[in-house]
Amino acid sequence: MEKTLAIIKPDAVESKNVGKILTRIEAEGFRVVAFKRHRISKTQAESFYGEHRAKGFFGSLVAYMTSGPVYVAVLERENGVAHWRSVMGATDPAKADAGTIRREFGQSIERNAAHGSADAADASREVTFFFSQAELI
Ligand code: 3AN
Repeated sequence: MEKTLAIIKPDAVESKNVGKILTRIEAEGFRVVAFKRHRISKTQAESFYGEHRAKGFFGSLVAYMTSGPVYVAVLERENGVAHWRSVMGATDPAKADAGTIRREFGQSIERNAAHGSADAADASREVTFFFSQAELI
């Protein structure tokens, strides 16, 4: 079993797609081992997306991720990291395969409905970023 971090981003919360995305997560065989509503601070967003600091979209990405509440979740499944990324689809919803979450719910390459860890090392860092050990049930 492998854990990954998912974020239901502000656009998907605003458009009331949290329930649909959770239904899809469970249908894909994930166990939701932690789940909470959270308002990401500017400091947190800058740190979480630190690898993108030099990119032109960094300021806009931080503003978007702090613009409203999100839901952060720890999902667990066999091959969890790669499977969640395939369920989300490509970063740009316009290029994501039909039936993926970003294709269905994303609005733009920035406002793309969901986040998923890039690899196992990233997942471990990201889970610890948002959750204490006691919250992982
Ligand atoms: P992914 O989330 O698919 O792993 P990353 O890590 O390249 O993609 O980008 C992190 C986040 O930054 C994306 N989920 C998206 O919200 C935003 N982003 C990525 N590329 C762009 C871009 N070219 N313009 C605006 N926002 C972007």
